[in-house]
Amino acid sequence: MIEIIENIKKQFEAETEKVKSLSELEELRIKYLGRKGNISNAFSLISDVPAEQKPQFGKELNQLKQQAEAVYNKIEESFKTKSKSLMLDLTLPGRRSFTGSKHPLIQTAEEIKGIFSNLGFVIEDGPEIETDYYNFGALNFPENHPSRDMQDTLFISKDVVLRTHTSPVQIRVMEKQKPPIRMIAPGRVYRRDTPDASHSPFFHQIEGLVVSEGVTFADLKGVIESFAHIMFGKDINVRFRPSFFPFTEPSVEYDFSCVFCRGKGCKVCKGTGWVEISGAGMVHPNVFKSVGYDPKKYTGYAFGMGVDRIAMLKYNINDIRIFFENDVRFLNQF
Ligand code: 2NM
Repeated sequence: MIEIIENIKKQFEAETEKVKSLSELEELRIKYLGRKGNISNAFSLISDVPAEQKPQFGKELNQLKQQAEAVYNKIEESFKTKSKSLMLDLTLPGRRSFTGSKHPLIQTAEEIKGIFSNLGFVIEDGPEIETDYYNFGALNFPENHPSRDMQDTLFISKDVVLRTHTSPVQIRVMEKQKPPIRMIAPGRVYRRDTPDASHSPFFHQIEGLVVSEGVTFADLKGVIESFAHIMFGKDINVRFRPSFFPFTEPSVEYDFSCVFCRGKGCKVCKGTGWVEISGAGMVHPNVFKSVGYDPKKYTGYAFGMGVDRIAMLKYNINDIRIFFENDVRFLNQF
């Protein structure tokens, strides 16, 4: 009678090897562990077993039942974990993918470039690491003159610097090309500054240069005013104040009437009605001499503007550092 148990065991083991799905596993369960299955049937045979074998028969049959249940549970578990990883819920809503957008400084620079492009300016660029000559010497900064530390410079070596303005690009263009020149140079510039709400050790500039015969200060005023009107609106006024730069003579700083209160006076313009933009002037004859232009034949004007500053006015931002933190909560808004 004990052989009956052995046979069921062997048969069960052989069939578990072949199970390939949960439904086949269920058939196996019914066949062996179901109410009318082989193992249950074997229990009903116990009355036919000779009395002295009854305890052993019962014990072994119970063991077989427990083993079979354990094997069944193990196989079921492995099918369930496998199918879980393959489970697809086609009714779930799709996940939205993130779309990038242009950085506000890029958007502002593109807008400014577009305006000057429409005014006939060609866009030029050049290296951010410059020699002392291109950053200072060619621009009429005298050796050991205080004007040289007017801009606190980041030095790479004695004669190599991170450019403090994009003017070296103008020098390089003038060295290669004869007048007429009508260009802008956009790009990143570097200063040795401690960061605060209005200072960053790097920022973005667009400088313009026009050289030809008979170019006057009136032409400079006209271009700056056109830019102000296209960028911020026809009602914007421009004012020029005398200033000094080594590379221009005369030199000016220019302001726009406040783009927020339109000149009435507010927090942004500190009640003055004006916001400072940048500097400009007529190119100094010594600059023309260093690039081999005849200063008696040619005149020209140059101007600068800070992209970061204009972006802050455009978007009402009061801290320059936020442009460089790459915080998506800020960047998402543009
Ligand atoms: C400014 C202000 C005034 C300027 C001058 C030159 C060059 F190369 F022609 F001499 N480029 N840029 C210039 C003049 C820049 O930025 C505040």
